[in-house]
Amino acid sequence: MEESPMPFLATVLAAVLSLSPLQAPTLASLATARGIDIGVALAPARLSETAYKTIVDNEFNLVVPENAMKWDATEPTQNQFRWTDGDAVAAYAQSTGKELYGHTLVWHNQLPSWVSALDATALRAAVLNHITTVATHFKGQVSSWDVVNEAFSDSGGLRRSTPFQDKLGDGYIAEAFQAARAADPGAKLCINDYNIENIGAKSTAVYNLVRDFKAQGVPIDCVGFQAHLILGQVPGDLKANLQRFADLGVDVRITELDIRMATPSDAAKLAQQAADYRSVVTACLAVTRCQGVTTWGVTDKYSWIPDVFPGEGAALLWDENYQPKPAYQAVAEALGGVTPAAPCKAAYSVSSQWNTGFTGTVTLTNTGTTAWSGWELAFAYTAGQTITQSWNSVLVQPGPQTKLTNASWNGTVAPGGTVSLGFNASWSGTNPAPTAFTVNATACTTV
Ligand code: 9MR
Repeated sequence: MEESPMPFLATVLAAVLSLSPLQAPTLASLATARGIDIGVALAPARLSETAYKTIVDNEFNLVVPENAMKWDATEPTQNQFRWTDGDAVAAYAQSTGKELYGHTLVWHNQLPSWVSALDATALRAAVLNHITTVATHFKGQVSSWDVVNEAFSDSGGLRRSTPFQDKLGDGYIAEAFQAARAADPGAKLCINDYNIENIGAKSTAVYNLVRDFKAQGVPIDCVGFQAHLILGQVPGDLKANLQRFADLGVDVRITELDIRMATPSDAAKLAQQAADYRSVVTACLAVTRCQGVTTWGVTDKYSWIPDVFPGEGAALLWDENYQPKPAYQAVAEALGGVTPAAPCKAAYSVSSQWNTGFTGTVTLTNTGTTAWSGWELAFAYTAGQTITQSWNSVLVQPGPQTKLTNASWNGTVAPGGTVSLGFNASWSGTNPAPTAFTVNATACTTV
């Protein structure tokens, strides 16, 4: 007897129905489809935080340890190697099928003081021993290594003064690359630096080094452009710069992307940031040898920037509450993702206000082509306002990052349809309207 097609059709239907119409592809799936890596600097201790882990699990196909493979983590005392954190990152990459990028074998920061105290002969031996031991330990797991990090000074295209440069001389970089190649012939070997995204004295110094290494047969496979950028300052010649390195016969990669702004953020800055992220990803995609883009962290909650640049931050793709920012959407679009099928329009108004409280309304319009089946509205209050009571919605989170979801009866909104929700809230001092709204993490136009 012929088997009825129904069970199969039912399975397909169930699978299709389980996809929310608002569900967008992940950055990882988009990047993989384009043949590039989308990476993230990982702090393994943060994986215990569900939101953090979920994002890394789903959105990235490459991880690099933010700190766990640096010299102070791997060899804090001479010849006593410590693998706990590095192994944790490697195990996570292995168990989730992500590429593991190694960072970094030779760097003057996060360098234990015993290293800088050595004389030239002992330092040379210690550097070679460190490279050999660390690269051997992670052999077969790490696809590429930042062998030498930040070797060039910020002006004039000179070498940076470091214990390595000062005691071992110019040749230390070639020696480091040779030792890394000997220890792990399967790993690609990269030089990595910041402020080399544009064509200028610093990037040209790195360019000349790569050119000379290629001519002399010193092993080098790739150049990492960190791209710790400032809002609105993506170099116009980024693509041309990546291309001139690629033309030397090396791979290139954006290795530590973040785009910082004066905090707090606002809708205009976030829109600029989105445009900036888009240009960086687009530049990489336009250069065949660009292997991918790595962002230096997941969330604005944990970023090195506010510590080093007080008053600046908000540089990553997810905000402090793990909400995707407009830059996230821009990266997805640059990677070729379609705009989710449910853009929206949000109108916010205050109908009455008294000394401590006010009543407001948000009207959402589904300007997309697919019905919403459930919605979550998010917006930010910047002056301490807090919703105390809502109707026609469920108040999920009051306060600076307000979140409201549909009530049981108004979750479905047809294309062109609207839904209004009302609330009472407290305020003091000033009561500015929120400027940016998202529905199901997609930015709305504001009216
Ligand atoms: O993000 C890293 C931070 O947690 C460390 O405290 C800091 C120490 O120098 O290093 C940060 O990462 C740096 C990276 O390793 C190399 N390029 C610059 C990054 C930001 O400082």
